Amino acid sequence: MAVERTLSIIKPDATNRNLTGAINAKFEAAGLRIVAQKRIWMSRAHAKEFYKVHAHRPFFNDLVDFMVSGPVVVQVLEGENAVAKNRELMGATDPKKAASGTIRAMFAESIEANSVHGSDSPENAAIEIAYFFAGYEIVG
Ligand code: IDP
Ligand code: MG
Repeated sequence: MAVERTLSIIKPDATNRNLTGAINAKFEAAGLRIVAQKRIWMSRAHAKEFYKVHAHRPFFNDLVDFMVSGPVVVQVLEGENAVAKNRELMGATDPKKAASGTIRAMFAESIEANSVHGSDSPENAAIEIAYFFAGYEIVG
């Protein structure tokens, strides 16, 4: 297994409920290190570009509305197998299907307002990290 980096976003439903610390405690307890982090309020254009792979899906407009409804915390997690480990800690997209103890099972409100984003492959992680962070902002 290799040391990897992955993009994590704490979504507006979670920042709104003051859950950023509780969520990040789970990442850190699992051995992932937060090597970059910022709290931002995404513009609609920024959110649409980030989620453009889903542009054809019926939920796309609602998803963009949700992602710009409040601040988010974007961050880079680093560790062994970080992409898959983060996805495992997050749980399934739909919190009703997420394994117990996962972030989405514990905190998500719905399939849309599901508290966290995580890159789904090392290739997409590199693209997503570069979308939010310059190299000098990532401090391992
Ligand atoms: P993921 O976040 O688990 O990778 P994706 O399929 O990539 O899930 O979907 C991106 C985001 O779009 C989800 O995290 C969720 O916020 C939203 N989403 C996915 N499927 C649905 C749906 O069926 N209805 C409403 N929102 C959805
Ligand atoms: Mg996804």
